[in-house]
Amino acid sequence: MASVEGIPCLLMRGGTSKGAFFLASDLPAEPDERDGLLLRIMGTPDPRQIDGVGGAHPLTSKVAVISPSPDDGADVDYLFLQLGVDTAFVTDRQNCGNILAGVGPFAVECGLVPAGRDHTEVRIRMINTDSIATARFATPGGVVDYDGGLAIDGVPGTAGAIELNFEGTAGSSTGALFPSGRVLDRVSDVDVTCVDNGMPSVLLRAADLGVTGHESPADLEADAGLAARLAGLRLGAAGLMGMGDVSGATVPKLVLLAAPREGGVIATRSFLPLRVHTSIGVLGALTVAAGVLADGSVGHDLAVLPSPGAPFRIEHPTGHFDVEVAVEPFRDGFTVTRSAALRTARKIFEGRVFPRPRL
Ligand code: NQM
Repeated sequence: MASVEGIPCLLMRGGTSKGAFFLASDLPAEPDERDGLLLRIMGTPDPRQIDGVGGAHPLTSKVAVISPSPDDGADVDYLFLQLGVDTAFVTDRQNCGNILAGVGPFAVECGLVPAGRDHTEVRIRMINTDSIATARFATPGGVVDYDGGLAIDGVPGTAGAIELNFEGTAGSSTGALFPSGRVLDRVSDVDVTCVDNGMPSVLLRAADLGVTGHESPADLEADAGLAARLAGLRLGAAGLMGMGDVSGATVPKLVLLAAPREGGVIATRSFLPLRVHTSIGVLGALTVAAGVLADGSVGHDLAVLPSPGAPFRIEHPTGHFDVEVAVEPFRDGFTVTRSAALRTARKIFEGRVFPRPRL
């Protein structure tokens, strides 16, 4: 654990994100000590993260901490930690389905899960949201094969498919799929849908905020007036979601919705919550899909809903993301019976990481 010896670490791309993967046993058990170390590894706080392995964006300032699971229903436990870039924070209040794509392969690489002869299935308990995901990926001859023919928008080239099937995502952070108890609310005279199918999110009509919802992330980030309005709406919606003070938190996310332009179901621009996602999160996409399916929600009237059995194609700034979401009537609303998506991942670097000294 001493910094002079470095700490065993795998740098992996998971979906459209990138993060440092660790075995829990290689990190301090005490959370404050662990988080301080991770900030120094990532190079936070610094907008360029020049003295660490972070990539100067929230999507590349992520950490996965993996351990064998004490839960009979899971092989491994996955704790996701989001680190700030220019601000020194580490939060476990959100999950991350993109980084999740690397967890199964990591578990095999580290010998936590034996590889199957052709494919391996890893059951992952996602600590942040106390829910389960099963990852299935190719392991020909007992070795993870990261190569393959699947292209995902936001990542150049192709790679091997990693199937992700989720259980118990509905309400996993807030206790209910529609945490306010309603499909539609109004905050500061703007319609919002508060929804949580694994990622607590606030859906908004882009047009209600004076934008089209098809702008580039850079253009949206440059709009200071929009940022100020969104910040107020987020705090108001979080109150309705029972999330308490979220001023320093990365959830709930905000998602601007617009009618699709590229043959998808709905166009999205999601806020992290300050920087704008260059694509969309996995649980974020599953949450948008569940929200938009509900009659009366923000987005339901903008969406071109898929025919039964067809994927739910979510448009985002760098293309689209097909997810599978099935819902079923439940009490006086509905619940989610299937949430699944395909991602890819890649081991980029394996070795020891050397945290910069304390400032
Ligand atoms: O929603 C970014 C990402 C994510 C989250 C974020 C994610 C998910 O794309 O499951 O993957 O919303 O902070 O890495």
